[in-house]
Amino acid sequence: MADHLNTIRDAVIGGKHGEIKGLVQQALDAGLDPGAIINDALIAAMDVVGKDFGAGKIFVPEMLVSAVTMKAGLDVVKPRLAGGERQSRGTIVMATVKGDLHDIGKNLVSMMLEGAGFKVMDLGVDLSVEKLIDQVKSIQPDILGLSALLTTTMPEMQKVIGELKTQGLRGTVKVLVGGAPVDRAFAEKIGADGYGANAAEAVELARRFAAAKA
Ligand code: B12
Repeated sequence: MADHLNTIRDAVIGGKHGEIKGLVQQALDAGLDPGAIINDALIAAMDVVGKDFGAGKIFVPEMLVSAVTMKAGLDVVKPRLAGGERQSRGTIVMATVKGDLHDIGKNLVSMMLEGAGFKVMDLGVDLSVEKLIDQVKSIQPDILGLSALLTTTMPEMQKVIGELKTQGLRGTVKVLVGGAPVDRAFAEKIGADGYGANAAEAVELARRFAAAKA
């Protein structure tokens, strides 16, 4: 049993995306608990990947391949999960702000957050303030993650936070911001709850928010 889990974990860390589905299927066929496969192999692997990235031992391409591998494994296990078996750490809505079509970093952050056990609803790119507020109202996420890669679209983040305030929603959701031109000083200036320089920091912050809420 531990062998299957270790093999899956190593495959995710090593980015073996061509093998992962077969390995996960073998583990399921051998009777392993789907929850254990997710928590003790897939998520455990992404914890290692996140730490290695944070420590500068691996870089974006390696992390992307591991995240894609993790996602492929997750897709095999998901249908086998009875409702609620995988305890979510919280719901996160992710989006790239209006006028901005860059989504590679956001997708990476989304995958890492999913790998860390959060329910992630990725709304895509070019999301207007109005659409985002509508989605916050209907999904009621714990965290709203906003990405911007252009200096010209960064101000959209401030508009979203302003509108959350205007509509009395600011206290209901933590706002996490990121993207290459964004930094901690900007995040503080616009009143965001957190800034993550990369996917590993995003996971770290989301975990901290979830722990504070629990
Ligand atoms: C790929 C790319 C594109 C692709 C995007 C494809 C896609 N599907 O995303 C295409 C070709 C479409 C593109 C278009 C444009 N681009 Co472009 N693009 C890039 C490039 C080369 C890489 C971006 C990237 O994917 N990085 C890799 C990812 C993994 O890193 P990341 O996005 O920073 O994300 C990490 C962190 O920032 C963080 N993060 C990201 N989001 C979030 C969110 C949260 C909540 C958190 C916590 C963390 C977080 O975690 C991620 C993982 O570590 C950058 C240059 C660069 N080196 O950044 C230029 C760049 C961003 N682009 C630029 C420009 C100017 C444009 C265009 C205007 C070009 C043009 N004249 O048409 C258009 C704009 C289109 C639009 N409206 O958005 C400029 C921006 C300059 C500026 N100061 O604003 C850059 C910096 C290039 C440059 N040096 O001039 N681009």
